[in-house]
Amino acid sequence: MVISRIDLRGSLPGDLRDVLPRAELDVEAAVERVRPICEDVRRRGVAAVRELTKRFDGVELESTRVPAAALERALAELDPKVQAALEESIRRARKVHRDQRRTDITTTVVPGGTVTERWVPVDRVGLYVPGGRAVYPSSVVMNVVPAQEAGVPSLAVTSPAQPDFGGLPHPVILAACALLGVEEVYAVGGAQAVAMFAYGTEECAPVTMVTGPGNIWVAAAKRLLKGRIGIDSEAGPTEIAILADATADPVHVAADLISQAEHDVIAAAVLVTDSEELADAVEAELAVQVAATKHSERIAEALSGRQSGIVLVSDLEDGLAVVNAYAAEHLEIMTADAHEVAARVRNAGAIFIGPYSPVSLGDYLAGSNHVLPTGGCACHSSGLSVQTFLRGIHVVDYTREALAEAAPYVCTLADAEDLPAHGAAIRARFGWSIPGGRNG
Ligand code: HSO
Ligand code: ZN
Repeated sequence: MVISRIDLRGSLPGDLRDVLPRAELDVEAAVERVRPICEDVRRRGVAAVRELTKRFDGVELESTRVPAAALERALAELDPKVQAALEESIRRARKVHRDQRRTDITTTVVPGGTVTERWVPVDRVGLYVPGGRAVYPSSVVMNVVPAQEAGVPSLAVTSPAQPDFGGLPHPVILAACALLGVEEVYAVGGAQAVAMFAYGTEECAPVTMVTGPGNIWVAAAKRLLKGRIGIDSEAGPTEIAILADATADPVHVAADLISQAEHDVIAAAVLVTDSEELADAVEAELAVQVAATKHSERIAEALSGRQSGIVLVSDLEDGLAVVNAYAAEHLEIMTADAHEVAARVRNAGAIFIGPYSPVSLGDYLAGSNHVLPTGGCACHSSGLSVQTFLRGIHVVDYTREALAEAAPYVCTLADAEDLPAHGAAIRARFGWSIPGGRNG
């Protein structure tokens, strides 16, 4: 088991991001590859989607839409234990996301002049759920629940057709859709799925927004079609960073690093610590635990990749500077005063405090969302939430008197910008004369 060490004890470099481990994912190059695919779907609709599904997934689709009977069957055949766990996951996620709902706020700016911020959900959302090696029914929950709680009236889910499951998406994904009451499901994956949602086909009405994680082709299609559709953040490979001091349990730290490295050979696991003893103990523990776990090869590759590593810092102050610069998708704080340290974190997709809040809890059952910004995007973006699916519309409502009071200022600013027709639109309402205004 190899994991690289970056020793930042002493002074920290000016731009920390240059020295911190991080995968480089060339989404821009992938955009050029997916452009013809999206164009094909735009021009030829469902015929193109079917052909692309045959080419990329090896499935000949009769219909891109999953029949209702298949959803019912998947639910009927779902392992009762998995069903109970999914139901608990949904219940907790609903509780958190319901509290995220916004109420309209009316501000009286001046007597007779109000601005209301009205929160309106987008009309129709397409949710992408990965397939292939990464079959995550939990991601169905994390995408659907916030959209439902936001009040999105029309919701469709798509997930790649799987040759091993009769050309349908994975049955547990279908069962999760059924549990959540989602009836519109498609067996389409990759860039063609995003294009199907964006442009619509004979079998799928176009959507206003596409969310959900996916591979690089999905990310590239979302980037390409952004503008035509709204998107959430581009989800890259999973990342975990742990800020830990000498009080942390190396067994927990190693287990948590491994848990996210399990996702992908390009997943990132980073430990930031001021304790060399902890770093040594974690490294020893990684060797033991990686050897014993099911996906040890994939995990060993992820941990030894340039995107992972152990970063040694002089103290927790520097540790905080490092994790803030890194802006991890998931950040665990395993220090003596974890709450106090966590309160000083500014950049992270989600923060997990103390020994009993591991990332795996957040992946499934904390109630928090697991669709989170990756690749450092946590310094400007948030994870999926009810807010993702809402637009705040300002509703302006002024009386004649309130407009008259504002008019001289509007006309002055309009003149200052050499846009006299703006002022004229106000003056037209007052017989073209604004008492006290420059244009009066
Ligand atoms: N850790 C992943 C989410 C996930 N984990 C799904 C297990 N299943 C990205 O946040
Ligand atoms: Zn995970």
